[in-house]
Amino acid sequence: MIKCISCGKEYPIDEIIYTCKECGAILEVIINPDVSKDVFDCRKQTMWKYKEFMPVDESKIVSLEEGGTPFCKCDKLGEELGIDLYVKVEGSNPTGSFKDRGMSVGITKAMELGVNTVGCASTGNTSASLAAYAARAGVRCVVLLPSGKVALGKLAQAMFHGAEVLSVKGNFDEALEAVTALALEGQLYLLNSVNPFRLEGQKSIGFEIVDDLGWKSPDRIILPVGNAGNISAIWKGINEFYEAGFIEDRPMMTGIQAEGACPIVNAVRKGKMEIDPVTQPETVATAIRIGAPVSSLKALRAIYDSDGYADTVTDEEILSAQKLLARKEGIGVEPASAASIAGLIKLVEEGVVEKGEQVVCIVTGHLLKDPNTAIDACVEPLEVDADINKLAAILNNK
Ligand code: AN7
Repeated sequence: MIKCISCGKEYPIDEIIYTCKECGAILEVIINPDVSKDVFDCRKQTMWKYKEFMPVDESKIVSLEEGGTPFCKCDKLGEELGIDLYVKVEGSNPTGSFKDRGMSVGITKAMELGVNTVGCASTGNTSASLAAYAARAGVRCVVLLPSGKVALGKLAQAMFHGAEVLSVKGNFDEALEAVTALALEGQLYLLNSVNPFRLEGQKSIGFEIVDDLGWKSPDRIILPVGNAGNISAIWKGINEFYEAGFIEDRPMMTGIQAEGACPIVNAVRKGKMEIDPVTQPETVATAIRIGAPVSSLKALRAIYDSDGYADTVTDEEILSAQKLLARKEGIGVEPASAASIAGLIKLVEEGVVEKGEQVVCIVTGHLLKDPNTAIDACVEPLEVDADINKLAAILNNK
């Protein structure tokens, strides 16, 4: 069943619908599988390990074996901050971001519905992922990208997997409005995170975290927030496992936004349930350069209901955290992902995150998604002759 998150109106699971016909709010999928967690034992480490919780026909699954991503204990950084730190490395997914989890379920649903064209607007990763899964499923794929603002690795992926890529004069929010209008005309099946089936895949991040911790909830999960789908999805996953009796506690959901694109943080600071859109969002973390998050109500509920938190970080803090994680722990992530680490550092300094807390930071996309930002942060390599004496002299000078 699909259900409105505001007025509760219910819709059949196979209806193509993105917002409630009664009240206009967004929707969620309701699923209550009656299984023991023992069924997960000995299954392959992909998100389909939890297939009973995925509301699609098992025989139609379109997968690149997404999920089952590394859950790295980061003792060096953790000790420095006085916490127990784990980093969930979503850049290890097939196309290099967490979006693959959502697209696997979203494209499977598209196959069930028999649609022939799928589409999305994107700051980059959603389009890269959709293009790959659409290729695997053999359906036409149209993506709308804000012109000149998409990191090159993501643009290359969308084009290379054969999507029809349209560069929209405007920002992400405007592109999303345009593609939503196309979807409502029936021109394509929309696979932005307003489509509740996307979040059904992404909730598996929450499943994996508590499974990896031996069926325990961490104290806190920190992640970057853009269109706000992921924080909503993870909270949904956590609650499903909590309701099923698999875990006894739930984490404080902590969302981090860039200072130049922070409508959710602004709402939390005022204790409100509605956001005021940011009309000209700006940040080096182009993935989260979003001013009017579609899932803001779900995200705000996640933050309030979990006794969580939301805060901003500056571009400088993002880039410095990106480098720190790469050099101290060997984990290379794109700028948006580093917002979670930058946020953690800020919240430890402010005493919001307490000493000894067990914290999971989700790093959402791979370093090489945004190669230009990575290269710009480094000095040019020294040019040398392939001469052992000269090379040795250089090494010993350092
Ligand atoms: C690396 O690709 O919105 O809060 O169009 O790529 O669920 O939107 C990307 C979002 C965080 C924010 N980290 O997640 C898109 C897009 C990375 C991202 C986010 C995105 P949401």
